Amino acid sequence: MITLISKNKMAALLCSIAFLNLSLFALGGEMKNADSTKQNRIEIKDFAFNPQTITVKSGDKVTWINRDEEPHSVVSVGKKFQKSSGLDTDQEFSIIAGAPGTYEYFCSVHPKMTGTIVVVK
Ligand SMILES: [Cu+2]
Repeated sequence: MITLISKNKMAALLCSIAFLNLSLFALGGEMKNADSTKQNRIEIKDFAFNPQTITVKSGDKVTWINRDEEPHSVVSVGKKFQKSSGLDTDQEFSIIAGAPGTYEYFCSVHPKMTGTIVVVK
């Protein structure tokens, strides 16, 4: 009987340790996700916007950085947001996402380079 109780106690203890570990893992994952969405960075590399489509929240900052040796720019289709100047290598450009909606943009130097920002509430 005594052995049975202590076995049960041990099982309960192991269970709570396992649960605690799971909770910690879940918490770590959430924190990591929050950090990466806060960044909202678009890399310009090899004549492309990466990611090509990004989803951000209204009011979020969106930053482009040019990782090419060529100059690139960010110009909104329909002038929905402020356009960048020509961005040199490692130069950044930021906007604050406005009203929810889908915003297309392109590079005025290479109009075939296009990207999309989806702004949600
Ligand atoms: Cu370009």
